[in-house]
Amino acid sequence: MLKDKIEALKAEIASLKAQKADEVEALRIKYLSKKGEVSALFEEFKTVTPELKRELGQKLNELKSLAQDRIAELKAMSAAANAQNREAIDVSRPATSAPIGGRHPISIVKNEIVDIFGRLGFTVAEGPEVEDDWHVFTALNFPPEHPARDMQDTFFINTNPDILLRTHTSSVQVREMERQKPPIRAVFPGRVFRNEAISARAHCIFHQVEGLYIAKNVSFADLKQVLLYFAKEMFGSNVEIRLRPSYFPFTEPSAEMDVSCTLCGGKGCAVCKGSGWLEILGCGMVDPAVLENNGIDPKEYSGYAFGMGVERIAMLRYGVDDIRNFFENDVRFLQQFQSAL
Ligand code: 2NM
Repeated sequence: MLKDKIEALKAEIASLKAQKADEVEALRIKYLSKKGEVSALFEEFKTVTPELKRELGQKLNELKSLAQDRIAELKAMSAAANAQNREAIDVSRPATSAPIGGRHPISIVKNEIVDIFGRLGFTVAEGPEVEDDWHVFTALNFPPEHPARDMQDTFFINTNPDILLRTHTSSVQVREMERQKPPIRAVFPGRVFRNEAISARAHCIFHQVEGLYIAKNVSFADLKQVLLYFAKEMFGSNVEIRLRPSYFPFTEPSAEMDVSCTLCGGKGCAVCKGSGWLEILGCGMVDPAVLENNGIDPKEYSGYAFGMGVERIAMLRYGVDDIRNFFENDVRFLQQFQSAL
């Protein structure tokens, strides 16, 4: 019966709940729109007998205003809740900063090495990682049977013996000698590749900074003086250096440079294995054959060169005992090198 339907809808509308504005609007459409449930009862009212019209008409009008009141009430409650939420946002609060990346420790140390030589007038040059035999070996006086040219030591591209991943950044020095006439004074940072077993001390990819100075009357004393300055800037003014005779295909004479142990100061400890010294770089006077290979007259010019592994310097600087840490990209390791932003 219509009367029962009116009572049921009244109860239903009295207990309506909604929180968001769009939920309230959905209820308004469900009950109060032209095709809504209240309008449907008004349609049915047209069919009731005249004796009932008065009573049911009154009830229907009550139902309609109840529905309108309830929807208005829900709308007001939803608006109030919304305003309260907005007040909970403190617009004066500083924004949380988005996390930004930091420098890798190898980049930090590489930049520092380049900076130190920059203060001495060295410029910076970079070159390709994929190279040819001439720039990596032949121009640098490596004999045809030198072990570095072996598959065992060098990565070749598609087993082509002429195209390979550079094993040192000296290849960029060859390109620099092709590009400009002496005087040349530059450092050459970059990634190098060697077919080596990975261990705590060695990796098949690592970074080098090499240096080259070619001019008139360059002497070994000039080299030693520049390397002493570098060592003191890098490891502290108390550091001492020592040069030991060595051999490289591209330099004659050649030497390896040690610094007094950065940990024990030269007394002898586990890091320097009791010797008091740590090897940090190789160097020498550029072999006249290398100058000639690159169109520089060795009677007119002489030069020195040096090369160091950035990972090795970084390990000594930061007391890192396993080179693999630099390649694993564990954020907990890397974050230790970020100074406060
Ligand atoms: C080293 C050690 C000694 C070096 C020599 C040259 C060039 F191009 F002048 F021949 N470039 N780099 C050199 C010399 C590199 O690295 C351990």
